[in-house]
Amino acid sequence: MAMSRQYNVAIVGATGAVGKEMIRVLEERNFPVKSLRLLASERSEGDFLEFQGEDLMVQRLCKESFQGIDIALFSAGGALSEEFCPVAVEAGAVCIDNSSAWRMDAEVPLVVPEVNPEALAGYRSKGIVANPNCSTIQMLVALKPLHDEARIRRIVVSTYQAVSGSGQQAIEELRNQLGDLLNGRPTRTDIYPHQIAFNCLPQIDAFLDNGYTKEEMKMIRETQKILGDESIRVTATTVRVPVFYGHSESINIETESKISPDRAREILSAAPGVELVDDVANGLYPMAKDAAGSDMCLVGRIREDESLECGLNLWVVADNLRKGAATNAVQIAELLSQKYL
Ligand code: 25A
Ligand code: L14
Repeated sequence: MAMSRQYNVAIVGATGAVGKEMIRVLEERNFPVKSLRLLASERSEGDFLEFQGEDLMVQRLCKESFQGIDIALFSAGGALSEEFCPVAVEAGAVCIDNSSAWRMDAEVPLVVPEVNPEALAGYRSKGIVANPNCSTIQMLVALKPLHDEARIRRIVVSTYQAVSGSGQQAIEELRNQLGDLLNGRPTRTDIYPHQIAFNCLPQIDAFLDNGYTKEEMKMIRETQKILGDESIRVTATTVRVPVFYGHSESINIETESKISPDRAREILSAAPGVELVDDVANGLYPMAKDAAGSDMCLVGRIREDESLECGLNLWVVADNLRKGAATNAVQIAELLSQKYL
């Protein structure tokens, strides 16, 4: 009997919010790991993180970190990915990158396994696969089956994004602000442009010349690349809310042919990666607290947009650290191992 292949895997940013989730997801999904190398900055060098019951020591990222590595998962920010993905590829690894560094590179596939698995073949050109933005991933898992049925022409999306999207330090900032303010103490703001506790910020990442934020423009450009259609019109407003885990999205679509809410529910109840939670008579709809810890995109509040000939409204919620980042990356690794490596 042939032994199935096992892989030497590295995680860059292993001590971060996404990196820690990657360790858990590799474990839970039984990815065929031969060895796991945990890489981070000198701040975490020598710390231990558990994988499959073993304590693994965190190493400091350097040029030599990728010797013998088959698959490198990156989640330590764009600047590091830009510098170190080529180093890892040179050492023989395939990179799956969570940052925005490579997403819009024409030679780098941008992949959501439920949506455009065929694009993965393009990884050979640079040895890099990009993981889309968390808000884009969950939106497209929900919309692709509807697009296949009725062809989406325009998307209007508003997001309600958790602080974990901006990393471990942002999680601590919300926790500290809540504690301070509930105890009547003054608080401080370091990570976000304004207080996030008991507040909503219509700003995620920096503003651009057109008045949109980078996060909003990522949702637009990434959607067009993943669906392979630059003619799809997308507009987005991305908002940070004082939630720890789970991004929520209000999505309006205009389609070419009409699609009833019942037909949309029928399609989505069979769609990969989607869990239909849509029973308003019983008060059921997707909520961040229920998505947290899950790998599914929860979809509900499906109803006709009565202001359009062919339009629908939906509410989509997913765990941004899991399907929005770590789970999607590990699913890409699974596809690579099954089809290409
Ligand atoms: O640059 P970007 O693209 O804007 O990304 C900003 C941040 O977003 C998170 C991630 O934060 C990133 O730093 N992120 C990236 N992709 C994401 C995605 N798809 C994402 N979040 C959601 N979805 P993070 O803090 O959770 O993770 C950072 C990880 O990167 C490692 N790292 C940083 N610099 C590094 C490095 N690794 C190697 N070399 C470097 N030069 C980082 O490791 C972590 O794993 P660490 O050892 O530095 O982190 C240990 C703890 O230290 C805290 N920390 C982080 N930065 C600072 C810090 N403490 C003090 N000062 C700092 N400047 C972290 O909170 C972590 O707990
Ligand atoms: O581009 O702060 O993947 O919530 C994802 C998390 C951008 C920032 C990305 C956040 C990042 C975003």
